[in-house]
Amino acid sequence: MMNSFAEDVHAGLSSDNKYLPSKYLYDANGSRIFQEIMNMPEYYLTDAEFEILSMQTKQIHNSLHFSEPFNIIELGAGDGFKTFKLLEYLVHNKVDFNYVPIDISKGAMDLLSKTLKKRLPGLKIKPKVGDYFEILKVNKESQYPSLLLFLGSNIGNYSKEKAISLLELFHRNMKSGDKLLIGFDLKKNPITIHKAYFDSYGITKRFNLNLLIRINRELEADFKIDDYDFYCHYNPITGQLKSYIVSLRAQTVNIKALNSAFHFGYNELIWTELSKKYDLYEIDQLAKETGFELNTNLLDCKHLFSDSLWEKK
Ligand code: AVJ
Repeated sequence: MMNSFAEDVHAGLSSDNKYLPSKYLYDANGSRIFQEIMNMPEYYLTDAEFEILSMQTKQIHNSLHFSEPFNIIELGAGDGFKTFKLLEYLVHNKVDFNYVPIDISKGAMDLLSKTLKKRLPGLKIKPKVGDYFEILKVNKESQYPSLLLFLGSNIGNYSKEKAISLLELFHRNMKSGDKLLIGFDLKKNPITIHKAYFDSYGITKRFNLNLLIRINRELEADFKIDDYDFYCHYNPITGQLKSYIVSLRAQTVNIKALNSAFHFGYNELIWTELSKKYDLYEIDQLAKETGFELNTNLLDCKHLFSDSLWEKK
């Protein structure tokens, strides 16, 4: 029996235009490298969203119009760093709510609960480990109103069709009056975007090549990492930033767990990630197409990023 990682690698590398799904970038090493990315000054997304979530806490709280207690459910919470200021504001103002961070990484959730229990002793935190579909089902049955958080421009990894079905899934599992705060990276000067992803330290390159290291380890493959490079391209018209691994030689790779060999041509690409950038019109359209009402777009002072507050009517 093949697991889903094996199946997805097989499908991606057998395709005419080779690809690997971006969700596999986040093994333990990949998650650590992603932390390094977030710490680069060029990766403006982290600072911009942190500014929104720390400077506009009051506006966010006031726009909810929730009865208490309510739930804050964070999908893909990770280290929860971005959300801290919002939680802190609510706790200090004696707002009655449950914080439910969800992540596939148990390590991340253990660390987050430990840190938050220490730094915000008044916080009611109920972390969940797993994929968020199960937890969303539970939300539908909750007697309390909920705010869903889907931050960090994670929506950017989804194609238009996949973004729509994900948002429709959120919508189906929300109660009337529930809200969704969703992070979008905005279209901007293309040079700024290019610098955030094609960094001169080579951190994003390491982040991508780590996927080959993971395939070597988990699927017993023999990728020679030095024979591959990283490339990314931003199209300012469509807002699509696409990342690739480049094969620097014509070469064949054996993947034991797949019982297969794959040929890579000279300069052949493996597409690894889509990071879609939006404008405010597209955000509005996306909300409408998926049945939501857009309440407000909260932007940072440089207008690099938007946390958009949507409501299920
Ligand atoms: C975590 C998906 C939002 O697309 O900007 C960062 C991942 N990839 N640098 C993004 C990422 C390369 C990131 N997201």
